[in-house]
Amino acid sequence: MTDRFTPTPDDKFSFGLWTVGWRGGDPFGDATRPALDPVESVRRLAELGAYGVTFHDDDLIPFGAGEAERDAHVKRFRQALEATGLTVPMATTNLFTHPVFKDGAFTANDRDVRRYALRKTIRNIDLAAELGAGTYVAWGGREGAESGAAKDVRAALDRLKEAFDLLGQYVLEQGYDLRFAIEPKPNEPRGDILLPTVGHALAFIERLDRPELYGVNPEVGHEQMAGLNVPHGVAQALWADKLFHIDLNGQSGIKYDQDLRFGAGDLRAAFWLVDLLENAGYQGPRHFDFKPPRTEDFDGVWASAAGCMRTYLILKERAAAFRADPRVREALRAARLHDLARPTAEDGVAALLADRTAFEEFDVTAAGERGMALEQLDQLAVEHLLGAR
Ligand code: 3MF
Ligand code: MG
Ligand code: MG
Repeated sequence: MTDRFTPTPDDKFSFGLWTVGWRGGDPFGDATRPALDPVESVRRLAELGAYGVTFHDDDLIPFGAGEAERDAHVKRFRQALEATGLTVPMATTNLFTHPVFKDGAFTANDRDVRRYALRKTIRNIDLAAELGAGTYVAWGGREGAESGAAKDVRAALDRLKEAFDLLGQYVLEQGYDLRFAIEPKPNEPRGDILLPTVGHALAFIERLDRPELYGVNPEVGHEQMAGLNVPHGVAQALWADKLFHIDLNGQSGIKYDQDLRFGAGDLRAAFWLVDLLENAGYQGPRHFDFKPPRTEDFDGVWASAAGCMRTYLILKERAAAFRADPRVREALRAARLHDLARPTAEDGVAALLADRTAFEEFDVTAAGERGMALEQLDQLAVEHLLGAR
């Protein structure tokens, strides 16, 4: 079926090999699906209308593979990319699966583990650059602790800064056109993970030697696991010019990492997120980082991948209809959004102090009684989201 919600490469949808390739193993149950050949994933994703595929080093090249085996895997992958036209906009390192990373990678207490983690990352940065990736994502899934004395957080942040500064220096020295996107997550697999939210990551980036090389890769479910408002976090990243990449998926509230397909879970947050991305001029990939539930066979896997893109495009249409509706424009005016866009005291502090209407003559009672008309505005949004307008 082809209709206006059928994606094309212009929509810039991308998927991690580890998403559709997830075999369904969880802490309580074995895998329910066989391994998926990355070449097959590339082929199917291209058929579905994606433009990009992303990977951890170990998704493409089995951990511990020798040089010849490595080259063979890369060659097959590259051929599949050429045959389908799929690109590699982003790559990343697996610094969490092997037991060597059980206490972290860049912030492991053991220095030899930290040095190994840097080498593993640099090796895959070379491959990412070779395949034309513009973004290198760093998710520190094991950079954390389960107990208080286990990690000296200030020392660990020193080591994290050291790692990112060194990787940035490497990328510059090699002349790679690659920027880093740090992916925050509050917990899972560690009890607590360093840089737990977008805000923590943004503050950390400002302490790096070359902050311009680093941005964030917010993930919908990660912020929601911390009970946060994803569109607000993403808006702050955009405001700081730091939205280098984004992981779209679904999550139902504060619980284990569900990795549902995009739009599942908190559909209203998904609506506002698409509204934001489409209206704020975000140009990067719309990257899906989800796990097709272990109840599904491969038909279900491809249906869920297609569903991520379809839901995005439906929400994009719904958001555009909301913004174009004259009643919404009227409701936005009634809610005084235009007034928020005006500077508060562009006349300066002296003029503010001299302005009797700003304080001495300001009718605080009347201002306190004035309604904001936000309910009428939000009901219009719900009706657009539900297709009732
Ligand atoms: C975990 C994640 C990760 C990162 C990935 C990319 C396995 O919750 O979201 O996916 O996105 O490592 O860096
Ligand atoms: Mg995740
Ligand atoms: Mg992610």
